[in-house]
Amino acid sequence: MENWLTKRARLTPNRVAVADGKKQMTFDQVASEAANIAGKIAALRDKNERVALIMRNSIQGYLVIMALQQLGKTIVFINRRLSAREVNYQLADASVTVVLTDDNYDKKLTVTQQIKFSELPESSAAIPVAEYPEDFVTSVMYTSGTTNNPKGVMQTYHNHFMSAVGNALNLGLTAEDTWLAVVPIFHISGFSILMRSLIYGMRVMLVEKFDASKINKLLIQDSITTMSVVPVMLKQLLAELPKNVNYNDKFRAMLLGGGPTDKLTLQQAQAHHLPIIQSYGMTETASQIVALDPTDIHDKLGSVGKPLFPVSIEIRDQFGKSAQKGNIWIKSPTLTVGYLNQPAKLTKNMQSGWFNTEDFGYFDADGFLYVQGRAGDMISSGGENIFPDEIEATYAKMPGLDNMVVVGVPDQLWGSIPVAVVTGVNLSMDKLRQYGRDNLAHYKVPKHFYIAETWYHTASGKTQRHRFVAVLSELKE
Ligand code: S0N
Ligand code: AMP
Ligand code: MG
Ligand code: MG
Repeated sequence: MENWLTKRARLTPNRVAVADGKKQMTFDQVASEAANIAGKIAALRDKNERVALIMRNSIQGYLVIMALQQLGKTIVFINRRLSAREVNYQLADASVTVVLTDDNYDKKLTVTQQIKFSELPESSAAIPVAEYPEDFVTSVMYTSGTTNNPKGVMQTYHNHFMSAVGNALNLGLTAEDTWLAVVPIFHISGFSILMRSLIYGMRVMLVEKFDASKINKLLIQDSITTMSVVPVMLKQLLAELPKNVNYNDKFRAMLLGGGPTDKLTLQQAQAHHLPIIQSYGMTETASQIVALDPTDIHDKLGSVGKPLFPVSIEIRDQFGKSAQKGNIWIKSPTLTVGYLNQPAKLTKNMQSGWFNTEDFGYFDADGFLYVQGRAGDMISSGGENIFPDEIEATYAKMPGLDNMVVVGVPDQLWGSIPVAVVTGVNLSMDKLRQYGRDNLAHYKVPKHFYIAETWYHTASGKTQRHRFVAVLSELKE
C-alpha cells in the first residue's frame, strides 16, 4: 500500500490529525514535520533496521513515530515505566543501536546512541518511503510469559490495517471522530489509535497523564467521540463523574479492554448511561479482536462480545479438541507474524493457522464470548501484566533475603496486585521496597511484604505457592 501518511495528507490535508489540548496539527503539517524529523534521525547514520523509542503520549513522540515510519525503520516500543535493567534487556534482545527518548527521560541505558528528541542533529528533510509494505514489521512490543524473558511481538502494517478495519466495521466511522489516547502509546491499546487515525482520517487527542477529573472535563467539554480505557481508568472516571452529568453530545463509546472488569463497575457505568464497548484483545492481535455492542451490555453483562468481522474464535480443550469451555483459539489477520528472533515461540501455539491464546473462556448459546482468565500465575494490574517468577528471580540476588514467594491478590482499584512473603536476615520493609524499586518497574514491586516463620516447599525444595495463598490472611507485614 502507498505510504499511509502521504496518502492521508493527500486525501484530507486540512483535517486535524493530532491535538494535545494546547496545540494541534493537520495531516498535511504532520506529513511535512515527520519528513523533517526523519531527516534528523537519518543524520544519525544508524544502519540498524530497528530503532527503540521511549516516550510519553506527546505530540513530539507522535511525530517521531511518524518519522520512523517515513524512514522505513521498525519501531521497538519500550514501556516507559521499566527499570534501566529491564529496558537494557529489551534493547539487547532487539539488538538496537539507537534509542530515542523524550526530553524528560533520565535513565542511563546501555546502547550506542541514547538521544533525546530535542538533541537530534539539524538536517534537511528526508524523502518518505513510497510504500508501507503489507508484511513489513512496523512495530515491536514486548510481552512477558510465565517462565520466560519478555518476547518482542512483531506487528506488520497488514496487522494494523486489518485491526483498524475490524474496529471500524464494529464501531462505524464519522467524519467528526476524535479518539482520546491516554492509554500508553507504547502499548497496542495506544499505538492502535494512531494507526486507526491515519487509516480513518481521524483526530487523536493525546493526553500524557491519566487524571480522572481532567479527563472527565475533556470528555464533557471537547468533542471527543471515543476513548480507550483499561478497567482501573473506568473506575476512576466513574468515581469522579458527578451524577446526571453527561459527556459531550458527540461522545459515542468508551473502548474498554486489557483485563477483566468487575460487574459492579459495569453496572455503575450503566447507571451513568456511559456507552461501554467491552472488548478482548492482546498485543499479539494488534488490539481488540472481540467486542460487545453497547446495546447488548445489559443482557450480556460480563461478556466480551462477539468476534470482530475478520476474526474467528474456537474453544478447545487441552488436547486441541472442540469444547464447551477451554482455551480460546483464534484465527485473525491481525495475529502477529511472530516473536522477534524466536519463531518457535509462536509456532508452539499455532495449529493450521489457529493460535492458542492460552486464555480460558466459553461461548454462551447466543455466541457471546466470556473470558475466564488464564492458567498460571500472571497478575493483571491496571492493564499491566506482572509475573511472580520474574519478581522472585530479581529479588533472588538481594543480600539477606533467603526466600520469597509472590502471589496476586484481588484489589479493588488495580484488579489484582502482587504481594510477597519472605524470610531472611536484617530485612526491613524499606529495604525490600527499595530493592524492588531499583530493579523493577514500580508497578511490579510487591505492594505488601509479609515475613514468614515457616516455608512451604516440596521435598525437592520447590516453593509451594498455593500454600502461601492459603495462609496469606494470617501473616503480618
Ligand atoms: C492506569 C495507569 C494510568 C496508572 O498510572 P498513573 O496513574 O499514571 O500512575 P503514576 O501516577 O505514574 O504512579 C502512581 C503509582 O501507581 C503505580 N502504578 C502505575 N501503574 C500501575 C499499575 N498498572 N499497576 C499497579 N501500580 C501501578 C506507579 O508505579 C506509582 O507508584 P510509585 O509512586 O511507587 O512509583 C497506568 O497503569 C496505565 O496507563 N495503564 C494502562 C496500560 C495499558 O494500556 N494496558 C493495556 C495493554 N493491553 C493491550 O494493549 C491489549 C488490549 C487492547 O488493545 C486495548 C486495551 C484497552 C483499551 C483498548 C484496547 C484496544 O483494543 O484498542
Ligand atoms: P497483553 O498480554 O498485555 O497484550 O494483554 C492481553 C491479555 O489481557 C489477554 O491475553 C487476556 O489474558 C487479558 N485480557 C484482555 N482483555 C480482557 C478482558 N476483556 N477480560 C479478561 N481478560 C482480558
Ligand atoms: Mg500476553
Ligand atoms: Mg513509577
